[in-house]
Amino acid sequence: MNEFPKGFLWGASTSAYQVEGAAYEDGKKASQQDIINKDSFLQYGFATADVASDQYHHYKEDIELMKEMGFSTYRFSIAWSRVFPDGVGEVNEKGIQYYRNLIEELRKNQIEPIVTLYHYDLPWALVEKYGGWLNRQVVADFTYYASYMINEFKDQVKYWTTINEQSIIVQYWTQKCYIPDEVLSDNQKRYQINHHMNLAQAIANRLVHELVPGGLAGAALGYSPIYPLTSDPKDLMAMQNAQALRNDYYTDVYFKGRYNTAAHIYLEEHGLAPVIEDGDLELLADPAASSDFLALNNYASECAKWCEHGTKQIQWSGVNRTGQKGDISGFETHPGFYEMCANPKLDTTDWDWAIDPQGMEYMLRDLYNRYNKPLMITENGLGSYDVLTEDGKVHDTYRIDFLRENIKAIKRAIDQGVEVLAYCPWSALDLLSTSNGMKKRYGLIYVDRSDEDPKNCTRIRKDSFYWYKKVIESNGAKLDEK
Ligand code: BGP
Repeated sequence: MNEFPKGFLWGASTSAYQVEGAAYEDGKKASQQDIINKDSFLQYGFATADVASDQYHHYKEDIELMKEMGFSTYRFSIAWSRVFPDGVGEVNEKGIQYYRNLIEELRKNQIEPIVTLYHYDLPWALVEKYGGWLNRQVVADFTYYASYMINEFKDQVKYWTTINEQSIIVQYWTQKCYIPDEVLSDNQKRYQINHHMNLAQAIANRLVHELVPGGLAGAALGYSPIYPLTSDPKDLMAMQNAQALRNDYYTDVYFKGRYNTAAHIYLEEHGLAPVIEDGDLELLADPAASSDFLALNNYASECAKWCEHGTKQIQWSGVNRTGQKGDISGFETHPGFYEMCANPKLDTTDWDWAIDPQGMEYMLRDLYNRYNKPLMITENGLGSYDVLTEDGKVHDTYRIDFLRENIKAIKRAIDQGVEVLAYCPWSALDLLSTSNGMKKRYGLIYVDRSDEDPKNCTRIRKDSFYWYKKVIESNGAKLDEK
């Protein structure tokens, strides 16, 4: 009775630079993440992406473990700089062969690949050549890369996610893109990058529709539902404004083929709107370039309150680098529009992310009501300090609790008629966090390494591994068995 719909895809997620390692092996050249992470190693002592979880050398073992858990899908990304080390030009035969092997191994094990074309790791060569995503040339180069990949795997890959987390790239651009010092104060460029990504994802959608028989495409968006702090109507307006700028600004492009009006007006008034060239809006509005589904990366919910005119403007929310609750470095404040704040009703992780499984149901129902398109969860998880016991176990009951409540919330949304295709928590195995190194872990499989020492990256099944196996075996019916 409590089972998920037949054919529901169960799996988990990773991304290339966070899991693969082999950053300079077999012809791969640097991506911007190899450079950014070298810097966070020097600044904060977080691991580099050089070895990460070494999936490049462990992929068969990893897929065996996925099989053991009963995965019917695996969501991962392709490192553009492994396939085209210089971004464009000649393909790196060994690089493309790695993905052929990976996809073949998945298929052999009846695991459906969900492939992300771009997950933060632009080839460094394109940053050096013209500034990467800051320059419109990147759209043409992305098209070159995407059409090669889609064509190569058109018979093996049905689900394509185009670009990972545009909204998060706008918010935290220096962690997700290499931004030179002289550009740092020019916030319009964040939205210019986003506009280039909108064009790129539209073209990728179109390519999937042209090239892949039965292929489906959509972006993977970092999405947090937003609540008003109180029932004061002003807080409700603040919530609506925050929703427009932080969420609808992206989803309207994917499904309505145009920018959200309220958000766009706000950006124009503040000199932040992107430069749009002739033909751009037509491309976004082309039905063939529209998304078939939305892939959601949901970790938390957010909270907004009214912000009086005259308050000091803070454009962007901060980040918690220490892993000690309360160390978040600030909240975004837009006078006369909204201000983000902590939700007093919710507990947080050690990195100040609100823990809110109920928000998962709210998000799914809200998005389905508004766009009526299938949804899939491509990320959802709890970042925590895991402890490897002396007898080689990881008792991550907190993670099991988090995932269980989220799965229940998804089921409630499905029972209300929402079409959900897949659940892929973050992450299949421990990997390099985008902002907090190796200490903040998410995996179902423990990877034995630290920030300082990659050791052998030995794989160890966590308690959540055995629990998730039972969940999958019962197609979501048995959530309480350990
Ligand atoms: C999403 C990213 C992932 C991932 C995750 C957790 O934003 O798509 O790449 O890392 O968040 O974030 P973090 O690693 O910063 O804890």
